[in-house]
Amino acid sequence: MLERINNILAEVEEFTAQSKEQLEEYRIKWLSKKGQISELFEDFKTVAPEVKREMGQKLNELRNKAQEKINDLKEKFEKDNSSSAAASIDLTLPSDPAIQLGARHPLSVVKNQIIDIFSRIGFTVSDGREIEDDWHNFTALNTPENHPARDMQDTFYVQTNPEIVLRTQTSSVQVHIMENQKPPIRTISPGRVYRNEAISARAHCQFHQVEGLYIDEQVSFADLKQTLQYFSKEMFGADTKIRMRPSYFPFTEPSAEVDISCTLCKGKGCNVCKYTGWVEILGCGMVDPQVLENCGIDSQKYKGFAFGMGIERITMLKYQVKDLRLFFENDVRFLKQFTPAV
Ligand code: 2U9
Repeated sequence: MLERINNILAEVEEFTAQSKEQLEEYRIKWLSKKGQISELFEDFKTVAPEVKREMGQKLNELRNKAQEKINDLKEKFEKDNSSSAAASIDLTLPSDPAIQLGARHPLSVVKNQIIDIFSRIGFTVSDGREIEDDWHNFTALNTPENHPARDMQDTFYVQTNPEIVLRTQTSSVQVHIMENQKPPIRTISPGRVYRNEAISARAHCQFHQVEGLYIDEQVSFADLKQTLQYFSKEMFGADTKIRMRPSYFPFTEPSAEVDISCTLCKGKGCNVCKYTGWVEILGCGMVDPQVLENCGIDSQKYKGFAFGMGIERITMLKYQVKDLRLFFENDVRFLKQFTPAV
C-alpha cells in the first residue's frame, strides 16, 4: 500500500495540467468517490494496526497534496482566463454610439445654482426627512390644529394617522435645526414637498422648495431685503429689480411676497408677467417670535428672517417652461436642454 501511495504522490508532485479539461480528468482520477485516493482510504480499513498510524498520516498527506495541486492549477487557469479577456479589450475604441448619455434634471440644475448662490454668502445646506410629524411640519411653525392656515395646503397623511404627514414645506427641516443648534443659524433646505392637489400645467401633488433661515442677535428686515436682492440678481441677471408686497404667513411677521422685474420683457409688459412688468418668485418675512420660542430660542435675544421659494417656479421663469408636468415625465429630449456648461 505504501508503494501505491508513493507512486501517486510522485505523480501528483510532477503533474502540470495543459488544459482545464485535463485538470478535471486528474481530479476525477485521484479524488472522486471512485478515484485512486478514495480507493486507498477504503483499503486503509484493513491495514494492520501496527502500521495504521504511519499509513494514515501518509494517506492524509497524499489527499491534501492532490487537493492543493488541483486548487492551485484551477486558480491559475481562472486568472489566465480573466487577464486574457482584459487584454482583448481595446480601451482606445470609441464607445458604442447606441448608448446615449442622460442629462441632469433641470430642477437639479437650478437647485444647485440656488445652493451655490446662497453658499457664497455663508448659508449651509440642511437635509431632512420627507415623512414628518405634525409638530415639525405645522405646530412649531405657528400652525396649530384648526388654524385656518392649514386649509391653505391640503396635506397627505400617512396611513390615516393624523400625527404623521408627507411634509408640505421644508421649513420642517429648519425646526429640527433650531431645536438642536444654537444661533447663529444660516441655512437653506432644498427638498421635495407634497400637497394634495390635482395635477395640471400649474400645480402638482409633489414639487420642490428651497426654504432659507437666518437667525442671529441682530437680524433686520433690511438684511432680508439685501439677501433677496443679491439672490435675484445672481439668479436672473444683474439688471433684475425686486419689489416686496405685504403678505401673510403663519410663521413670519411681518411677511412679504417678492416680485422680480419680468425677465422676458424687462418690465415693459408681456404675457409672462400679464402686462404688469413683475413676476412673483418667493415669500419671506421676519420669523415670528413665537416660532423661535417653540423651538427653544430666546426671542428677546435673537431675531431671524426666513424665505421660501418653489424650485419649479424659478426654473419655469428662468427657462420659459410652460407646463409643470414636463418636470415629472423625464423625457430625455426635454431634460437635455438644460445641461449646464461644464
Ligand atoms: C422657519 C420659520 C419660517 C419660510 C418661508 C415662505 C415665506 C413662503 C412658499 C413659497 C412658494 C412656499 O413653495 S412655496 O409654496 N414659502 O412663502 N416660506 S417664509 O419661513 C420659515 C422657515 C423656517 C423655522
